[in-house]
Amino acid sequence: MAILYCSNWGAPDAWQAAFRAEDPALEFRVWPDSGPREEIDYVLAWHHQQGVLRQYPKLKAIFSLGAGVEKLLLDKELPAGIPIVRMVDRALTVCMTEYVVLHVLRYHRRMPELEALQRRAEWNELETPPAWERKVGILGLGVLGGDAAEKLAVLGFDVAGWSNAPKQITGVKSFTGEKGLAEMLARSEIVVCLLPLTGATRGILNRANFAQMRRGASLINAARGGHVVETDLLAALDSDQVAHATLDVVSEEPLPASHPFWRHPKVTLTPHNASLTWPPTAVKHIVANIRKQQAGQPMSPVVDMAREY
Ligand code: NDP
Ligand code: OXD
Repeated sequence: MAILYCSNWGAPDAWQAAFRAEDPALEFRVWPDSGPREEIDYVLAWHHQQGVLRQYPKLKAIFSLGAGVEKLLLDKELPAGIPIVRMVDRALTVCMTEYVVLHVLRYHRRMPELEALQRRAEWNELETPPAWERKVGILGLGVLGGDAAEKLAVLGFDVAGWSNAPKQITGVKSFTGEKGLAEMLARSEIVVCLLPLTGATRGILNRANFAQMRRGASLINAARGGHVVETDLLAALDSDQVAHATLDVVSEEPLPASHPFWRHPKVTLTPHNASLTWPPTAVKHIVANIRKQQAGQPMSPVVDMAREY
C-alpha cells in the first residue's frame, strides 16, 4: 500500500516521519518520484500541480493537507469519482481557536485603542464591559468555527454563528440564510470569518454586508482572502463603519509590499499562520480514514463537490 505526497509547498520530511510513526506499513512516496503509478493507493495533496492526480489508475482517495479545499478544486482534471477528504486535525482546530480567542479578546479589551493611547503617551482608563455584554458573530460554524464559538461561549461572550444548516452548540445562537446573516451581522460587535471559500461565499465581506454590521464593529478574517472585497473593506475602515480588521489571509499571498493593508492604522496583519496542519496529529485523521476506506466504511469529512466544501 503506497501513499503519495503531492505538493509544491513545503517539505515532506515531517509528514514522512509522522506516517512512519503512525503506520510503518504504509509506503510513503514523494511526487514526482511515485514509482509505478498503479501502486499509488492514496494521495496527500496541497498546492499540487494541476492534472497530475488523474495519473494514478488505482487511486482510492485524495487527502487534502489543509482544511480549505478551494485550490484543490481548481484542478479541472481531478479523477472522477475519487473522494476528497478534508483535513480535520486536533492541532489545527486548537490553534485556530487560540487565534480567534486572542483577537476577540484583543478587541473586547480595546487593545488597538490602548496601543494608540500609549503611542501618544496618554493615560486614559477605557471602560470594558463584561464578556456577556460583548456580542461576537462567527461566519461558519463548522469544525473550526464551531470550536471557536464554543470556547468563546465558555469565556462568557454572547456568541452567535451563521451556517448553512442550523446548529446546536451550548451558549451559541444559530442563524442561517440571508435573513439570518443580516440579523447576525446587525447584532455583532466582533465578526469572525471561518467560512470555506466557495462560489456562494466569495466576496461575502463586501460593502453591502459591512453596511449591515453594527457601526464600529471589528472584523477578524482567518478564512480566505477571497471572502473580502478589499476595496470595500478599506472604504468601511476609512468611514469608521468597521473600526478595525485583523486579517490572516488576503487576496494575494504574500501580500505585495505596496498594498495599503501593510501600513493601515486600523489593520492587523498575520501571514496566513492562524493555524497550521500539524503532521503528528493530522496523520491520525488520515490513517483512520484509510482504515475506514479499506473496511468499506464511509470516510469523513468527504468534500461535497456541489457545495465546494
Ligand atoms: P467546515 O467545512 O467544517 O465548516 C464550514 C462552515 O461554513 C460550516 O458551518 C458550513 O455550514 C458553513 N458554510 C459554508 N458555506 C456556507 C454558506 N454559503 N452559507 C452559510 N454557511 C456556510 O470548515 P472548517 O471549519 O474546517 O474550515 C473553515 C475554513 O477555514 C477553511 O475552508 C479554510 O478556508 C479556513 N482555514 C484557515 C486557516 C488559516 O490558517 N487561516 C487554517 C485552516 C482553515 P454547515 O455546517 O451547515 O455545512
Ligand atoms: C487550511 C489552511 O486550509 O492552512 O488548512 O489555510
